Amino acid sequence: MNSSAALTAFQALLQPQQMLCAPVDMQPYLIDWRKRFFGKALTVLLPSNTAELAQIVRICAEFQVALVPQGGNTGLCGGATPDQSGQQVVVSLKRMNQIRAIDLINQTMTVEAGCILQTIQAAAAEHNLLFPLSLGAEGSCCIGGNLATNAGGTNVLRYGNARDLCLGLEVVTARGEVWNGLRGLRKDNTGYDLRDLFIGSEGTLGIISAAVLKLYPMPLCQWTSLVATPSITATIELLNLFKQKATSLLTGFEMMTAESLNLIEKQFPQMANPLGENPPITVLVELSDHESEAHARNLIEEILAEALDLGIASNAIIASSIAQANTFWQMREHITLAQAQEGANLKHDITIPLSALDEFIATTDALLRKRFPKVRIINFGHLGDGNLHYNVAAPAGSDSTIFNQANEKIVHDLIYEMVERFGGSISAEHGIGQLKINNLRAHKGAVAHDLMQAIKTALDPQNILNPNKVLSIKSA
Ligand code: FAD
Ligand code: 2HG
Ligand code: ZN
Repeated sequence: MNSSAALTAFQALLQPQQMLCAPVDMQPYLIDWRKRFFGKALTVLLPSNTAELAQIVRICAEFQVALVPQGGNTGLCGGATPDQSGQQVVVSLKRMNQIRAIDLINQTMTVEAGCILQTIQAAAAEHNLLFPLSLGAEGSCCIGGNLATNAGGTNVLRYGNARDLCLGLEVVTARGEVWNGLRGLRKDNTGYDLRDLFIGSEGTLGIISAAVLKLYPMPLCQWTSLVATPSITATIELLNLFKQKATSLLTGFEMMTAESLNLIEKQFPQMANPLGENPPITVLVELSDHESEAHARNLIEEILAEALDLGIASNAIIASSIAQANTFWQMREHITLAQAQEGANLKHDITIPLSALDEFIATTDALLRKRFPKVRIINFGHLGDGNLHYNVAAPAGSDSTIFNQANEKIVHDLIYEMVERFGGSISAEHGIGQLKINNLRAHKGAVAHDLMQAIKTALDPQNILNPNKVLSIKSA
């Protein structure tokens, strides 16, 4: 490694404002959103186009300097935070934020990696088109980060995750070459799927510099409802009722336990549950319709009436305006923030087959409560996808830092053991990063893990792309 030669080469390539070296300037890039991971860096670089980015990677390859790609820095697994060595370079894609093209006939948009997700949604909406990826961090996360983590969010039920919404990529490889795969094709069976390899690889195989995204017709209207249910079993029955009756009109089905919403009430009293006292489960259901307001309204009313009759719902309200629907979503999307304000928690972003979800929660809750009486289980998530955010927090009144330090491994191991037993995944949508790196081999099995290591070594033989994220590979 020759860091001073690399610094000299970066200086020659970039404008001073594209190269941050002062600790105060670098600081925001060196800590993750949860304040769980802290790093140091040689420098933070902000390329403004693909050619500059490729040149940066070539310099890193020549001088064997590791680099950490970063988008909006909203990731929840520490994937965008450099290590403690002070020898890694953070490459922020923030300045590469151009929308290169919108193809109205093909219904695609070509964007640079640093485009903010909300900007992309708004650009599509200007043409009465929808880019469906939607998540709480959409005001600051970047599409490159979304694709690198294969982000999920609240529309997966209908439109799929980031992978399903991407048709093509431009990627800078570990050698600093540019792979131009920016084709807007819905069918393309030409050998191995490189696009899908880079998506979800968390910056360890290549740096995404641009993407072709899929757009959809904008729905004519949306109806949003909050529904009280007595149990997880009832909630799953409600989901199946909506799937059966509303079919593709069902675009959101989010679950929030009473404990999650008690936290909202405490941290954001203005966002308290309009259903009144928090029921065991509150579900946010959204239907999107292309036919008419009345069609969707009648349908949601009909389904809710049947759910109340069947006893799988005990109460429900339908938002009477877009503003009220937004307050329902705000309540849902503020749970992460409410938890952060309450103190550090132990996150588990898991999926379980819907058929096993009820038993998983009952068994895991009981085991946790036996081991840690009064522990707080903040369980919410994208139930339509079987995706729970099964977050664990120290008992009320106790010090969360001390609790987490002493018990983090015990809690993770207990929950992940149950995830395995019930056929689930230890990462539904947030990725592996550094947070789950030590759990991956046991979860995937030796064969899959060895194949992943072989792919990493083939694509990045010097191990300069985001080392020690996802996989631990000994640097050459
Ligand atoms: P970063 O945090 O900057 O980076 C994430 C990873 O991608 C890192 O490993 C980084 O090295 C890599 N990376 C970034 N850019 C590139 C690139 N151009 N090329 C290659 N690698 C790159 N996630 C969900 O899936 N669903 C949710 O519902 C959701 N809700 C959230 C709500 C809140 C309040 C917060 C704070 C986070 C939420 N997240 C959610 C997590 C996070 O927003 C997503 O993981 C998002 O996709 C990260 O995008 P980013 O631009 O912030 O990436
Ligand atoms: C969400 O669905 C995000 O709100 C964050 O994925 C989940 O805070 C979490 O654990
Ligand atoms: Zn989520």
